[in-house]
Parts: sequence; C-alpha cells; structure tokens
Amino acid sequence: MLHDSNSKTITGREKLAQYRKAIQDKQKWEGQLPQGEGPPNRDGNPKIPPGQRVVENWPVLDLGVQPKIELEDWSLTISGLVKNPKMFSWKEFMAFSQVDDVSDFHCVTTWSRLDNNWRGVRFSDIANYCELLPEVKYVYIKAYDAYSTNLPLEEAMKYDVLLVHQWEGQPLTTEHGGPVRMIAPQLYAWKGAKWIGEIEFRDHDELGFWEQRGYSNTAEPWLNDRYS
Ligand SMILES: Nc1nc2c(c(=O)[nH]1)N[C@H]1C(S)=C(S)[C@@H](COP(=O)(O)O)O[C@H]1N2
Ligand SMILES: [Mo]
Repeated sequence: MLHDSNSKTITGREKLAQYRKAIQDKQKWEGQLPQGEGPPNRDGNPKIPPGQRVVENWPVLDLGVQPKIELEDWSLTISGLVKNPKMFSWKEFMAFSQVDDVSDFHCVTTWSRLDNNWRGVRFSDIANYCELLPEVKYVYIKAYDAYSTNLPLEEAMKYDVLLVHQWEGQPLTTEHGGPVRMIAPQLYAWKGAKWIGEIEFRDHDELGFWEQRGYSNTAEPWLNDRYS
C-alpha cells in the first residue's frame, strides 16, 4: 500500500497521476511543454502564449528608420550555401506561387495580434528554388534598415513562414515593413525582418540585431523564451 506525505492511503492510480504531474511540471520547468491560454491553435499550442495580451491595433516597432523602397528599386538577394544564388526583382518575386494564410503575431513586448490575413510567398519555396547545399543549418536575414536576425533552417522552413507583401488585402505599409517582410508565426515577431533585403544560407549561426542585445536566440513564445 502506498502512502503520501500525510500518510493518507492513496491508490496506485492516484500515485501514477502524481508521478505524471511531477514529470510534466519538471518538463515545464525545463521548457519542454508549451504554456499559455485559450483553445489550441492549428499547431496544437494554446492560442495565447504565456505573458501575452491580445491587442486589436497593430503597434509599430523599428530602429527609428522606416526605409521607403520603390518596387522598381526593390530586390531580394539569396546568398550563401546555395547552388543557385539569385537576386529577385519584384516581378520575379511575384512570379512565385502566392499564398494566403491567417496567423498570429506575438511580440516580445507582450502584445499579440491574432488572425492576421497575409498574402505572400513561402520561405521554403524560395529556398527550394535556390537549391540549398546539404550543409545549410542556419539562416541569416538582412534588412534595408540594417536590421538583422537569424533562425535555424528548420524554423525558417516551417509551412507558415512567409515573405508577405499584403496584410488584410492591402499592400503592406512601409511602417510594417513593406514592400516585403518576413513572418515566422511560431517565434516572437523580432525573428521576422521588415524591409527584408537578403537571405543568407549558412552552416553556422550568427546572432542578429536583437539576439546580440540580450533577446533569446530561440525565441519560442510558448516557452516564455524571451531573453538570453
Ligand atoms: N527591419 C526590421 N525588422 C524588424 C524590426 C526592425 O526594427 N527592423 N523590429 C522587429 C521587432 S522587435 C518586432 S516586434 C516586429 C514589429 O513589427 P511591426 O512594427 O510590424 O509590428 O518587427 C521586427 N522586425
Ligand atoms: Mo519586438
């Protein structure tokens, strides 16, 4: 017969439940289980990550510069460990298959904007077009405002990572990173560069702008993984 700390008789089944809870708490502590509130999102994580509050507006965050890039001056460079390096013009970029998707946007400064309607090109379609070499493990992104950020290849290739040029049926505004910005909905929003200009595929990791300044390199909202 098993006894708990108060010497109350407990059944084997209760003991099992206790063990299970202890293991779950431990995994939570180690950051292994998703946290948050609300119904599951489409990836099975709670809709609202821990420590986030939902906003109806869309705040603007930048480094004090909002580069205005005309479409005829815009280009997207793909460099690094690829068979087929490329500099896409606007027209070439728009020739990729266009994807409509709805996803949530979680900023590390604790606001979340839910159910954004995006239109853009899948990151993975561009990567596959350029034919990554097998040693690629990381992605380093450079933007027109000298911002940079970095992601593991595995995160960047997820189905919902897009290079978007429309939000709610309208061209993405300059303040939100138009003509084209990246979004990686399963990570905090700083991993998505506004005014994206270059994607470099690498075999090694390099910290981007905020990652060098104390933001987490992994940036997982459901693990409350904000700072390093
Ligand atoms: N080029 C560039 N991209 C950027 C930033 C930036 O300053 N410059 N800020 C990042 C941060 S910290 C956040 S929270 C989001 C904000 O996007 P928003 O201004 O459209 O809300 O963009 C990210 N991408
Ligand atoms: Mo941010």
